[in-house]
Amino acid sequence: TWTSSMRNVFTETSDVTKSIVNHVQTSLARAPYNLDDFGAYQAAALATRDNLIVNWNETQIHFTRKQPKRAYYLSLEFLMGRTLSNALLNLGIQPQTEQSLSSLGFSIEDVLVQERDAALGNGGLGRLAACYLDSSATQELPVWGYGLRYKYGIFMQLIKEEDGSQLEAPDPWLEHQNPWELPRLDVVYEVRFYGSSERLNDGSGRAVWSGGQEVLAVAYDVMIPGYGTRNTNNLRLWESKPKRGFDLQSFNAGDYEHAVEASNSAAAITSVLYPNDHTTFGKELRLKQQYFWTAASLADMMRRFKNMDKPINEFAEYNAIQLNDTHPTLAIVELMRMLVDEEDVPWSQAWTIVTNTFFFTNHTVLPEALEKWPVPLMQHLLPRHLQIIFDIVRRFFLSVEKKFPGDVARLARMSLIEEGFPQQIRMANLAVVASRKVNGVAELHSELVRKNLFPDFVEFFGKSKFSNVTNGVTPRRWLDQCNPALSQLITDTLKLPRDVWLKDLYKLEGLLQHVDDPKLQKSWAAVKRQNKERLAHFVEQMFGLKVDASAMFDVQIKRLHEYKRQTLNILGVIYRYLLLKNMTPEERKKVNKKVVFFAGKAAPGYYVAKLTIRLIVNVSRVINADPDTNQYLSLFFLPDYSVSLAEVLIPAADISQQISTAGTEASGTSNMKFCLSGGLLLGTVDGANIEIAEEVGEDNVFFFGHLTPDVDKLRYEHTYHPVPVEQKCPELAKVLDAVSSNIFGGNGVYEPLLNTVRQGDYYILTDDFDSYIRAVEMVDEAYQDQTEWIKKSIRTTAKMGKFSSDRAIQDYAQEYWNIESSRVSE
Ligand code: DL6
Repeated sequence: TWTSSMRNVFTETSDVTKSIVNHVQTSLARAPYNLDDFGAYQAAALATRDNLIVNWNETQIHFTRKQPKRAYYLSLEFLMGRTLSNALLNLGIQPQTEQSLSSLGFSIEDVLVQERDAALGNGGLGRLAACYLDSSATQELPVWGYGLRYKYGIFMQLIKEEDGSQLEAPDPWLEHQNPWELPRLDVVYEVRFYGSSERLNDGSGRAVWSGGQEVLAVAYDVMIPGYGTRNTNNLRLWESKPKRGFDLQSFNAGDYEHAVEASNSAAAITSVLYPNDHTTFGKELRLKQQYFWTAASLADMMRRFKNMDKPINEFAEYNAIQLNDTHPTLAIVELMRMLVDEEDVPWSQAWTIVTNTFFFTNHTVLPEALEKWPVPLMQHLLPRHLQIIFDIVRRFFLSVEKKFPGDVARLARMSLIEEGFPQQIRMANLAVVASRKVNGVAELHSELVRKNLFPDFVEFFGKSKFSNVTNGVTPRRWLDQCNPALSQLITDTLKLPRDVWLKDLYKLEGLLQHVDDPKLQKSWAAVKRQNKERLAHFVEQMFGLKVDASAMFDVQIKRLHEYKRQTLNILGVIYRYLLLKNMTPEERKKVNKKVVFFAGKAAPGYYVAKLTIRLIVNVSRVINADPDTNQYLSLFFLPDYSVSLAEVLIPAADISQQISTAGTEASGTSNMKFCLSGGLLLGTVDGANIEIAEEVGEDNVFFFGHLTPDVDKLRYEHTYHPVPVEQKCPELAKVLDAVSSNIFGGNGVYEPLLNTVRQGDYYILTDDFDSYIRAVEMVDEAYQDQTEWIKKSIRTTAKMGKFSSDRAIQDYAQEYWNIESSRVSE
C-alpha cells in the first residue's frame, strides 16, 4: 500500500518509539520514566513532525524545480483544530504510533486529547479553509494558504454558574510551544502604514509612498500533509513585529512608556482574532490586520515569482489568488501598487495582470457582513491605496458609462464608493470588479449572489463570470478520524481499502447495495450506539448527569445567530416540555425519548445571541431537573464549542438541525459532516441542504418551512400588516408566554429576545413554527421504526460523495485556477 512506499523518516514501531524517547530526553529535556500524558503528546508530536518536515521540504523543492502555476488561498481564518491525529493518519503511521505509545505505557486516546485546538477562526469560513488545505495537499496541488498567526484565537466560552450566560476568556493557545509550526525568521517583509503618498506626475501613474510606521511580518510555516501522498503543502502565517525593538532616545530620556509604544503597537496587529462572523465594525486594527497580511503575502509571492525569472506580465500565468470573502480584498490594490509603483508596469497592463490573478468567493448574503471601510480611515492608514482605489473607480465608471450611458442610478449602485458621511469603500464591489471569477458556496447561494447581491455586475460583465462551487468537507477528519468505527465498517462493507474510498468519496455509493442487509443494519446501529455512549460519557463527566444513550440524539452546533434560528429550536424544546408536563405518566411512556444538544459561541457584542444561550442553559437546568419528564426529554448546552468538540458530537447524532431562515445560510458545512456520519437532516430548504436532499432523496431528509421566494413577502407583511402571534400561531404564543411567565427564571430578562419574534419577526419564526413542529413529529415517528431509520442513515452516508472537499478543490483547480496536480516522488 501507499504507506509502505512512503519514505517517512520512520515507519516501524520500534523507530517511532526510539524517536519519541529521543525527543523526551533531548527536545523536552525530561526523563522517560517520569512522563505525563502531556509530555507524551509533546514527544509524539515532535516525532511525527520529523516526518512532516522531510516531506514538506521535498514538496517545496519539487515545486520550486517544476515551476508550475500555483494557487494561493488567502484567508483571515484557518480553523485547524488538532493536528497530531490528522498528521498520523495522513502519514500512515497511526497504528505504529499507537503501539509505540502503548509500549511506553500511554493510551493514544489520552495522548491525543492533550493537544490544544488551533482555533484561528470563527466558524464555517475558517473551517472550510482548513478542509481545503487538506484536500489541496491530498490532491497534490501546488496550493499554499496565507493567514495570520494570532496570539489569541477565538475566545474561550465559559457559562456563568449564577445566571447561565456566556462569559469570554482569552485563548492563549501558544502558551506551550506549538510543535506544528516552523518559525522562518529569515522570511521577513517590511509593511508600511500611514505616511503620505506623492504622485510623480510624470504620466506614469506612479507614486511614492513614504513615512509613517513600518513593521515587520515574520513567517511561520505550518505543514499540511496530504493523505496517502508525500505531498505536504504550506500554510504561511504572519506574525507582526516591531522594526526596532524600542526607541532608544526615549528610553535614555527615562520615558519608558513612549520607548515601547511603537513596539507594542506593532505586536498588537496579530495579537487577536476578531470574534465576529457576519458583521463588520470598521475598526482601524482590523484594517491594519488585513493590509499587513495581504502585503506580506503578496511580497512573498512576488519574491517566489521573481526567482523564476519570468517577465512580470506573465505573473497571472503562474499565480492564482483566491480571496476567501472580502477580507483580503486589499491584496488587489496592493498588487496594483507593487506593479505600478515598484515594477514600473503601465496601469492598463497592471490591471490586466490583476484581473487575471484574483478570484473571489462570497460566503454570505447578509448585508451586515458586506465589508465597507470609511474613506477617511483608508486615507489615514493607506494613503497610496486610496489613490489607487479612486483610480480604479474612475476607470470603471468610464466603462460603465460607455455601456449604459446616462444611467446615473446604476453608476451609484455599482460604485466602489458609497456616498455618505463619511464615504465608504465597498470591498465586495472592488473584489467583483477586479476578479476573474466570483462564486457562491452552494447552488442557491450562488443564485442569490447573482440575483440579489450583484445583479448589475452580472449584466455588465456577463453571466459566465459568476458561478458556483458548492462547499465540501474533508472525509479524513470528518469521517475516518472522528468516527473510526464507521470508517472500519464502511471499509469492510465496500471491500475496498480505506485509502481508496477516502480519496474517492463517490465510492460510498457502494453501500447502497447493502442497505437491506440486516447484518450491516445491525452493525451500523451498533456503531451509532457506541458513538452515542462516548458522547453520553463525555456529558456525564461534564455535568454529572446520566444521559440515556438509547434516546434519540438531536444536535444543533454552530455559531449563535438569529438567522440560524437556535431560538426556533429552543422554543420547540419548550413546546415539547410543556406537552410532556401535561401528559399522564402512561401517555409519556409512548413518547419518543430525546436528548437535545446545543453548542456554539456568540459574538461578544451580540446581545440577542447571548440571550439565546442564556435561555438554552436555563431551560436545560429546569428540564433536566424535572423528575416528571427528564426520562423523556433532556437538554444540554455544551460550552466552548470547538473543532474537537464537534468531532465527538457529530458521530453521535441521530439527527442534526439545519434550520436557518430560507435564503440566509450560504451553504453550511456541518450539515455535510452529520450526513457523512449517518445523522439525518432536519432542515429548511436552504444552502447546501437542498443539494444534500437532491443527492440522498427527499424521503431521507425532513424538510419544513417557507421557501426563499416567500421570505421577502412575509417580512413585508410583518412590517405593514402585522398579525399578533396569539392569532397567527397560538402554539408559539403559549411557548413565549411560558418563558415570560418566568418558569425558566430570568425575571423578564428574555423579553428582548422574545420580542424579536413577537415584533417584526425578521427571521420568520412565527411563519415557520407550525411546520417545524410537524417536521419534529415526523422525525419522532420515523425514529420509532428503527430498521427504516437505519436504512435512511446508510443511504445518507452513501450519497455524500459530492460533499468531499476533494471535489470542491478540484472544481477550483480546474474551473478557476487552472493548476495541475504533481506528485512528489516516493
Ligand atoms: O462557506 C463556508 C461558510 C458557509 O458554509 C456558511 O453557510 C456561511 O455562513 C459562512 N460564512 C461566514 C461569513 N463570514 N464572513 N464574512 O462565515 O461560510
